[in-house]
Amino acid sequence: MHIEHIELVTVRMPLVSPFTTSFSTQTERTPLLVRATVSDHGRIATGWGECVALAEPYYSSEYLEGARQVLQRFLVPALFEWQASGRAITAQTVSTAVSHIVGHRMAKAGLELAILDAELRLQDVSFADHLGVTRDSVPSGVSVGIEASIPALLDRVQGFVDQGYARIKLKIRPGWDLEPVKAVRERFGDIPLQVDANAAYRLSDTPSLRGLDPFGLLLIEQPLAEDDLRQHAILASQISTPICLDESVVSAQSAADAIALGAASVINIKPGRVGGYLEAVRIHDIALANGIAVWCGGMLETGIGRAANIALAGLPGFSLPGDVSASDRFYRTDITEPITMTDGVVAVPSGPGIGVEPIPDALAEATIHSVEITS
Ligand code: OSB
Ligand code: MG
Repeated sequence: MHIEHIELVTVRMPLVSPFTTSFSTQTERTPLLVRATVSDHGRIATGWGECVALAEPYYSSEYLEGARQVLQRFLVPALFEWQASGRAITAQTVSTAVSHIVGHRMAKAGLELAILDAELRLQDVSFADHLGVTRDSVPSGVSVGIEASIPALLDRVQGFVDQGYARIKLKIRPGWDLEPVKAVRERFGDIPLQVDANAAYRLSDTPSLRGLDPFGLLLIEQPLAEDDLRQHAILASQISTPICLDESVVSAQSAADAIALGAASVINIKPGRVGGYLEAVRIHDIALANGIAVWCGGMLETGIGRAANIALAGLPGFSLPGDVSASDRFYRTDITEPITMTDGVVAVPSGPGIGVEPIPDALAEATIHSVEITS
């Protein structure tokens, strides 16, 4: 497989409503898409990937413009150099070809997905089939932001419950934790419910986190800071709500460390955060072998990343509903055919590659920047 050129396309998509977490309020999303044009024995294919870095480095150190620059200046040139030296270009070789560039996992993941999509399209194989996924749908959970008031939150959750989502996740932070959880339990009873703190607490907050114990939550996601693996293990011994790690797990190695330390009994797998879908599969395999449940996280993806996440979430270790909601959870207009949710599930895409591609008019409408890189 030969890479002809790579294009980096930045799109701007307004959110249907503001999304507030412990680290920011987002009103729009500016995803960075990677388009790979490849050829093989005279056949041409286009693959798409999505870099999930947010506009600002608040969730992780990566951010949109840094990701675009590292792709343009270092990652894509490294891949072209690898190719020029006669080494094979496949999705499997991308991470090795860029391994001398430290960090920048979300940027690497976007590039790897574009190559993977192109490669699978040349083979006429779906990503799900490539992974060995046999499920044709997966349960769809939804992430609910911090709201201005409890009544506003209950209205929002009511809407998602009415739509049939299989699980609700509430964003929490100090001062917005026990009350919203209590109110949602009182109104909606025994629904599958979990919370996500995005690293907003310290170990000294253990007494207030213990206050969540009576509510029977599926898990609490990333209560402490990214580097606090040992502190998460201590917290796990002090509260009964299962601890799930998100930000802390950036690789298969950190997943193995977290499991060995007892820092997590559940792992949120986000392919972007861990450097790509292939590393995500390794984390899935390690977790499954260790009896650790995993679920697929989300980064407000467009249809591109969303479709790939749904295929991944079909693997057998994904035993909890993921943040794989419908496109209309975040966007009035997606750049692909919208992902839809029916009866609490989303369908695993079955077309070649990731199974979706941008609709030219929708893409053109949303594009705010693009740059083409050739060898
Ligand atoms: O922590 O899971 C998170 C969105 C952006 C950054 C971090 C997170 C999130 C979400 C939304 O919770 C998940 C989704 O895309 O549905
Ligand atoms: Mg999270």
